[in-house]
Amino acid sequence: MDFTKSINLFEEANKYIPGGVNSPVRAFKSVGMNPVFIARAEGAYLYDADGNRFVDLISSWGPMILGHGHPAVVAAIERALRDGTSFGAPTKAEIELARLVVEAVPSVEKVRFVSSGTEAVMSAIRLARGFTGRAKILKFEGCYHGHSDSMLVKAGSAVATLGLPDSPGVTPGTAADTITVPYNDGAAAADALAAAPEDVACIIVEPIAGNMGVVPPAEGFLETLRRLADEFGAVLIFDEVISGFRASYGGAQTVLNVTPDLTTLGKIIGGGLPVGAFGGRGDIMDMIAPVGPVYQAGTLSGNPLAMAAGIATLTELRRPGVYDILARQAAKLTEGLQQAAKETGVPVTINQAASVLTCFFASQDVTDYASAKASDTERFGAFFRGMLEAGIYYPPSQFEAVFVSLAHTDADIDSAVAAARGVMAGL
Ligand code: KE4
Repeated sequence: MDFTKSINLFEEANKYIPGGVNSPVRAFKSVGMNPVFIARAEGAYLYDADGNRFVDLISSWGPMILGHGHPAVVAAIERALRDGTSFGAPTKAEIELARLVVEAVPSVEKVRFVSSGTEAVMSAIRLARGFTGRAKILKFEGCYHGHSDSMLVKAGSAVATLGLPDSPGVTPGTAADTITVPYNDGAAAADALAAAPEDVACIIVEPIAGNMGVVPPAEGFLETLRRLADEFGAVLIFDEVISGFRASYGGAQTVLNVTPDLTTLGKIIGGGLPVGAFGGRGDIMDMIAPVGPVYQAGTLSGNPLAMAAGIATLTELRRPGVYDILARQAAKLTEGLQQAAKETGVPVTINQAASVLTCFFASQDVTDYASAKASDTERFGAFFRGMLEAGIYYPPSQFEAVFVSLAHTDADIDSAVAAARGVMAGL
């Protein structure tokens, strides 16, 4: 494939933007090549600056669950655009999206919109601290909850991808308030809470982890966290920025039957425009200004265009059978990758949950950060480069997820599997 234009754009971008990107994972650093610059997208496809077409297996890291440029979403944004782009004042659309979220996620009695998942988590953490009067946070190694200081301790996603030892700039005091234990280790969580029984404000977890690659919760893990949160008086936060409206219309908590006190959301609820949200128990949410004393604010929170895109997206996701189609296409991809690996003798472990999956280049099960990190990232890099050459835009990190969309046809999945078989044969 010819990547000339992307190479030139990358050189130009590096003059003005650190690393030439506005989010580290996009730099392709861990997969040993320059990033491709995307010119446009449509349905299941990305088109780069050189005109190459790719089957998109990232869906913008989750938001584009309907596929790119869905007519209902485009029309909704166009309609909203004509009335104005931002007012800094309340609008009817915010009520409509809030109602859709509250109706979809039973544990969410009230919700506040922000502009990113990071902002949602940062606000939920502050709220839990304000509600409990406590300082410490319990999180899980390999989970990623955005880049607010207290979350950058043994975090996943690009922090793991780039091997950054807990980011510089996070003060020792901040880091000291964040306790981390292995994901899926309920006993370690119990020990950590017992060691600081009065100090932990919240337990925050990805109910289905997506940022060390996909790692589903072990049997009883989330139920243990629910019990521990009650026992020690901590707020249980489910970070559903990935799994919200992805694992099901009601998120992971609905299919896993464990109820958090607060939930953070992002990605899909913005339909590709910047939105995050935090919500949950009314008694906790009413601690947020202007009702309560916990301050939180945002110039573009509840932005009319983003609300319109989110409403249109959730409206499409409410249609019967949508999640069966998503799960079926993801299963088809999982089975195809497993078959390709078997035929070519490449050891892989594939974790799939609903319409997200990760193909770990590992021979053992991947159930936590340590086992995910044991994957062969060199071999993954070669796999990624081969897939890109074959016209498949695969996530540029072993520690990220494939996000299937409603736009992925059987033919798209078949071509991804055929490409994988060819690439694996050469590994
Ligand atoms: P944003 O601030 O990127 O909107 O959301 C942060 C966030 C919070 N919680 C979870 C569970 C998340 O997965 C994320 C962000 N996900 C990454 C992909 N693993 C975003 C991609 C990127 O960093 O460029």
